[in-house]
Amino acid sequence: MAFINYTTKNLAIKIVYYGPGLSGKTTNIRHVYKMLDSSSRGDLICLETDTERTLFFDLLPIKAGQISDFEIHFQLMTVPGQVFYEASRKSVLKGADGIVFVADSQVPLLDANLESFDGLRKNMLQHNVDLNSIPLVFQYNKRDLDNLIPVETFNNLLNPRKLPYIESSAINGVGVVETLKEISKQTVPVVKEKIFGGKREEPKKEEKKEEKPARDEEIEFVTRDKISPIQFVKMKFKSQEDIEKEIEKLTREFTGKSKH
Ligand SMILES: Nc1nc2c(ncn2[C@@H]2O[C@H](COP(=O)(O)OP(=O)(O)OP(=O)(O)O)[C@@H](O)[C@H]2O)c(=O)[nH]1
Ligand SMILES: [Mg+2]
Repeated sequence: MAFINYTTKNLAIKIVYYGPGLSGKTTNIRHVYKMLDSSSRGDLICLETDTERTLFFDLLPIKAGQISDFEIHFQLMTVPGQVFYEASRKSVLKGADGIVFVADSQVPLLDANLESFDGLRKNMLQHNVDLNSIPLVFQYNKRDLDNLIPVETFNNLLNPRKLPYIESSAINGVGVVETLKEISKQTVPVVKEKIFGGKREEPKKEEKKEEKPARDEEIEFVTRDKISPIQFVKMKFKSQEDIEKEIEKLTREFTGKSKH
């Protein structure tokens, strides 16, 4: 469920990149980080690790326009794909507003994709969420390689509901921003409906401010011409329980900052 701060008028929408190990989830959010101007994103937060593999999560907070007079932030998070990190995946999925399923298009990895998708469904059910009820976009990644699973096969096996899908090569930045835009497009109206209903509540009398012209759903990502180098914030966690607390704290910190 999106995190809302009525005082600073900030709304954080959580988008989780899910998929099997090495499918390219972290590569996606690193590319988004590089593409965005520092004024429209926070730091890229990764767990301290000796390898490139994600152990708990990566997190990138970004700003993305307005709903009514609320600033929207997306928290892009990746899960660790390796099979033995089920508990971390479940923690990261908690409260997700939208999901990008990053599939690895290489033929030998078909089963890994299907198993991962099955795990996603089960993990969501453990949070009492039916996967069919929340925004979901498929990204068929690594299309730059040979020996690929045909898109039709992916759609038949993973995507019988004919949800949006994007063919990508995240390593080359192909399809990454399109994926983010697509999941935003799916997620924002759902969050808006959940939080504000059909019509947003009037603010309490003492909070009432001068009427501003309504700027509705201006979802935009400020991209930059020059690609910026990645600066990571690395963190260490003592235990599994620390993860959820840390995610909540980071959300509050980012959405708690007042507008400039
Ligand atoms: N050829 C090719 N390689 C890719 C692509 N996307 C990612 N990779 C590579 O695949 C490897 C794994 O990428 P990551 O982004 O770390 O994968 P991940 O899904 O975060 O993996 P886990 O954290 O273990 O779940 C890296 O060596 C990437 O450079 C792609 O589109 N094409
Ligand atoms: Mg990763």
